[in-house]
Amino acid sequence: MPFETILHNLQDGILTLTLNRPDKLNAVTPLLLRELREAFEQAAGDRTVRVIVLTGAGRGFCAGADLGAASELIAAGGFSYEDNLNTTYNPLIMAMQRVPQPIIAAVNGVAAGAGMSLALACDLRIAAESASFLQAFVKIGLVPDSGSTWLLPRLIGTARALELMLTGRKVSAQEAFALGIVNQVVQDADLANTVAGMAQTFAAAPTKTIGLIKQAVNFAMTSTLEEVLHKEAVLQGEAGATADHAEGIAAFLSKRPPNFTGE
Ligand code: T3D
Repeated sequence: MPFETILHNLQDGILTLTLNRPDKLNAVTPLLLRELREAFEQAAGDRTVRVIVLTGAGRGFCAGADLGAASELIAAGGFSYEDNLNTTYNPLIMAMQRVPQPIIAAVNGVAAGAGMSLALACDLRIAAESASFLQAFVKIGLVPDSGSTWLLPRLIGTARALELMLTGRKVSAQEAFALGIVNQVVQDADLANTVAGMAQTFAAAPTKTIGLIKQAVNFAMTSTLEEVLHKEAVLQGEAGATADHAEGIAAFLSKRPPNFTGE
């Protein structure tokens, strides 16, 4: 699969997508956004993919919109931020939201602007000690986008999210952990192994059920308790019909580890 701006590696059920513009701290261009969206959409329909890892090449995770490319588009005339977001960033965030497999962000360095939004759109975040997070938008006179205004307050509460958005200040990995933005912080040298360990666990997990859990939680974000109870019942019906559920029960009763196939 020939991508120009991302690396795509599928091995043993683990799909690793690496943003690959290290000279620009993996700042995103329209092409990168398109390629990443395509990779997530393909993964969503690929039963051999059991888990997705998103990371960055070099010392950055993602520095958000490529401001050089953006200023060229603006200078050329006819550029509209609204149209650009609606046709490039937003479909990517929705593709990430829809993907049934778990997405782990391996945050290897700075995640700024839409780069932080990308990390937030993943299901779990493991950060290297030297990683940092900033809602950089305000520093260039823009509002947070790519889902940050939806995702960040839900993770850390409105007051704390607003403080980060209004100041654009840089948050260290340790502070991000204390705030609840990241699930774990590890030494830089341990990031790859820690993420690989978690990815291997997911690659051997009941993948369909994980997709249903993600659906349930996303649905619950905007629903009433009564609606959620109904949704849980429907999804449990689906989970209960999977081969992995039968395997889980059989393994428990025969006191052996389960062999989940993702079916
Ligand atoms: O439609 C739309 O496009 C709207 C969508 C907007 C979404 C957004 O993401 S808006 C926010 C855009 N991002 C930013 O404003 C962040 C800009 N970058 C920075 O503030 C800093 O670079 C960092 C805090 C991220 C990292 O600082 P530092 O000191 O570690 O690195 P650096 O020296 O600033 O950057 C290293 C190189 O990457 C440098 O290039 P050079 O001088 O070595 O050739 C720098 O210019 C380049 N770089 C970093 N960020 C960007 C970038 N180049 C283009 N665009 C960037 N966003």
